[in-house]
Amino acid sequence: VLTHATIAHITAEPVSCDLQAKGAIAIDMGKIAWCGGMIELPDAYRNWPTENLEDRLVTPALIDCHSHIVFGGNRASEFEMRLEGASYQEISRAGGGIVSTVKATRAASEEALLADALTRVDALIREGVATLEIKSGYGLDVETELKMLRVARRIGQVRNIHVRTSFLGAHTVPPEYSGRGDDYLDQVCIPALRLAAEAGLADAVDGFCEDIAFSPAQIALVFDVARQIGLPVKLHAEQLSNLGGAKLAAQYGALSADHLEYLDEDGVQVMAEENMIAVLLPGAFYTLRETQLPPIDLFRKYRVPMAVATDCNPGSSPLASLLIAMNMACTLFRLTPDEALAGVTVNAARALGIAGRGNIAPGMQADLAIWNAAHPSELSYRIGFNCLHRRIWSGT
Ligand code: DI6
Ligand code: FE
Repeated sequence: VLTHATIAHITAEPVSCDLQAKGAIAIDMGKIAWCGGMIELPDAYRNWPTENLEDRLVTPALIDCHSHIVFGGNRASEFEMRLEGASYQEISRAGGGIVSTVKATRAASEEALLADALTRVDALIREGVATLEIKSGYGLDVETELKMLRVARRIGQVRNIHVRTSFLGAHTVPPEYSGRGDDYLDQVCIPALRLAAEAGLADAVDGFCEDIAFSPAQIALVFDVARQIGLPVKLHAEQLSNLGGAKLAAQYGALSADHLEYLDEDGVQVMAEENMIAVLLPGAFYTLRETQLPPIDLFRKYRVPMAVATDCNPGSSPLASLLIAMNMACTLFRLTPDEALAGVTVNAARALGIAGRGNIAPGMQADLAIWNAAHPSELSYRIGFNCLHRRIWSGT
């Protein structure tokens, strides 16, 4: 039984965060058995072992619902090129970008990919993250796509973290299929997806809908297969331009559309009708020095729940801090600190289609973050200060 807790109860739509002072949380068999005010603690729990939290803030453990955290090499040289004026799209069209990480990821052993990814995963865990989504998409051949997904699963075995995988074979067209995107989808991406699903390596299917990647019609070919095999979909949509990706995703009952800087009001309405989550990725917005803001006021107006994630990847968001993503979501996108917290808890769980996590209530998984803080706004306000006191994962 955790006692003397300041418990953050987060409600979605509209977002609010109610603080309960002098709270208690009883944990049994990895689940929250009871929570409420200390004085109401049922007798049954009175002689259980206790931990006095000395009024610290307790939130659900954090959920990073969009990452590309498994990859080979790095792209510091492209960072320098962009500082000299090259754009992300120009670098991509010149054969750099995602393709340069594909080369490094194909060349790396499974062990090396795992060790490298763990350095970043450990940084997230130190900030109270207990659930992490990980995408493939730097293999773009059957073997390497599966290798990435196996590494993602192994992360969940060697660390105390829940991993959800997304198959992202439709990330970009690899050089050996240059100019033949349809052939790539037909001969590599879709067969890889079927194999990944058979092996239980994919929990969802994602794609990159952009003129440097795939058109909505091409993404639809991949989503048709996802539907056949019964996997939920999500989409990188409207990040650099508006191709109508979010609408396409809505037609497939997508869990989320992600990025969304160029989404219009029509697209927001369609997302609302399909109960999709808008996943905001301010690390990519910041890194690419984007100036087009995602339509935050429209998300609020149409009650599209907003999640916030790192997008941790070597190109557009080399960010391994969900707390900094929250800070950026507030400072750059003008989310309220309560919205940012909902974005990495309850709404992030919805973006992954998982129940039982992302809030503090009886029956929920006992994944908690205990902070050296009194108020949730402190989590978003500081930059580069980690005020985590202790993380509880599955009850311990
Ligand atoms: N959008 C992104 O921001 C990442 N993937 C995507 O589809 C970037 C991937 C990269 O540049 O390596
Ligand atoms: Fe991404």
